[in-house]
Amino acid sequence: MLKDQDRIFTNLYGMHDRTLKGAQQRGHWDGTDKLIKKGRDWIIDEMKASGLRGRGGAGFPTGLKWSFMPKESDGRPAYLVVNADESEPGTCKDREIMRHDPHTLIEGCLIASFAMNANACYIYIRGEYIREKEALQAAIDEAYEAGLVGKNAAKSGWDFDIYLHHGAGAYICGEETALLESLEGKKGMPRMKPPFPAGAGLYGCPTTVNNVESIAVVPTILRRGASWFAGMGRQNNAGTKLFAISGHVNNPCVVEEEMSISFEELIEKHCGGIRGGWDNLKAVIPGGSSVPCVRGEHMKDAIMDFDYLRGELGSGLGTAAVIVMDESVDIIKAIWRLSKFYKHESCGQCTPCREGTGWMMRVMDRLVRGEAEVEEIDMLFDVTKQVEGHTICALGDAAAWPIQGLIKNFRDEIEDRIKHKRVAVAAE
Ligand code: L3W
Ligand code: SF4
Repeated sequence: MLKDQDRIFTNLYGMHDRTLKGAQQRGHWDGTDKLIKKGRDWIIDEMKASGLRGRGGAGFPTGLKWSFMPKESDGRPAYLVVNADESEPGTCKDREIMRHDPHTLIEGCLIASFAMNANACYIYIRGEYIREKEALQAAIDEAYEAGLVGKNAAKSGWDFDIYLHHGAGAYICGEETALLESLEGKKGMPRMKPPFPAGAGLYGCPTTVNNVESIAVVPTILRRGASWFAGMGRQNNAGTKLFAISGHVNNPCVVEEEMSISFEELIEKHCGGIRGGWDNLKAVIPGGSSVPCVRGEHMKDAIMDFDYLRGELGSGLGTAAVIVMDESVDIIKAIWRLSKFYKHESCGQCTPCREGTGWMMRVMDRLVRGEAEVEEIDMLFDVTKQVEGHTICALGDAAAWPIQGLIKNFRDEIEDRIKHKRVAVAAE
C-alpha cells in the first residue's frame, strides 16, 4: 500500500493550488537546473534503473525508449511529443494530471526533452479536453513568464519551447504515428512501423512519443532516486501508478497507488467496495477497453500489474482503467458496445481492421439478441484471430481482444442466450 509521502501527484484531488506557486510549494521545479546539469547519460541511466514502464497502455520501458534517440544531432531537430489524447474508454487519469498537477508535466517535458537532445516538445491533447487544455496552457504561460521554459530554461543553459496542440476528437490519433500525422496537419492515419519514431518521427525527425503520466513522474523519480521508484511494486512492475476505477464500485475514483497492489485492496481502500458486495461482482476490464475482460471471481486476488494480469489472467494492465461490472450487467451487450466503438474508430486503411471490425460487430449484434447460431461463436473467435496481429496498428488487436475475452470467459452466457431465444421463438 502506498504511503502518503510516496505520492507523486499530491495535488491530484484538487485540494491544493495548481498554479506555479502551489506547485513550487509542493517541491516541483526545485533544482531542475541541477538535475539537467547531471547530463543526458545520467538522466537516461536513472530512468532505466527506475524500471518505469510506459503508462499509455503498452508498458514499454521508458528509459530504453529514450535511449533509441540519436546521441548526437545529425542535423535534424529532435522532438519530444507527449500523448495527451487520452481516449481509451474507461481512461481518465491523464486528465487529472493536466487539471491538477500541470507543472509536474511541464517540468518533466523539459527534463525529458533535454535528455533526448530535443529543444521542442509538443503536447497533443484530446479534442474533448477543453478545461484541461486551458489549465495546461495557463501553466505553460506561467512557466514561460517565470523563465522555467524558453531560452535558458530554468537557468539550465538549455533552450526549450513547448507547444500545446488540440486534437479534434479521433480515438485513432492516440496511436503514436497517427498522432504524428495529425500534428503535421494530415489525416490521423497510423504509419507502418518500423521505422519507429526515434528514427523517423515528426517531420521525419527523431521523435519520442510518451504518455502524460510517463513524463509527469520523471522529475520526482530523478529527485528521489531511481531506487526509490524501483523499490515499489514488484520486479519488472515498478513504482506508483494512477488507477482510474469506474463502474459498479461504491466510490469510483482516480487514485495513485503502488504498482502490484491487489485488486481487493485497491477496491476496498479507495472505492468503498463493490456495489452489493463481492458476491455481486460479475466481470472486470482491468486496463481500459482494449484488454480482455476477466470473470469477477478471478479478479479478487489479482495483482494489479503488467505481468500478473497478462501472464496469469490473459488480460493486461493497459492504461490501468479498471472497469468494474456487477451482476446487473449484460456482458454480451457491454462488449458489443465496444465492438461498435472500434468499428466506428477504425481509420479504414487496412483490410483486416476495416472489414473485420464490421464483421465482428455484425456477429456481436446477433449474439446480443440471441439470434446467432451456436457455431457462430467459434466462427467469431476465428475472425478475431484473423484480425489480431494482422493490422498496421494496435486498433485491430484492441477490437479483437475484448471479444476473445468474452468468448473465453462468458461462453456459457452466450450459449444460454441463444438457447433461451430458441425456446422463446418456439413458444410464440
Ligand atoms: C523502437 C522498437 N521503439 C516498440 C515503441 C513504440 C511505442 C512503444 C510501445 O500501444 C497499446 C495496446 C493498448 N524500437 C520498438 C519501439 N517501440 N518497439 O514502444 O509500442 P507497442 O507497439 O508495443 O504498442 P503501442 O501501439 O504504442 C498499444 C493500448 O496501447 N491502447 C490504448 C491506448 C489508449 C491510451 C489512452 O487513452 N491514454 O493510451 C490501444 O491499443 O493497451 O496494448 O512507442 O514506438 N523495436
Ligand atoms: Fe487503421 Fe485499423 Fe489499420 Fe489501425 S488497424 S491502421 S485503425 S485500419
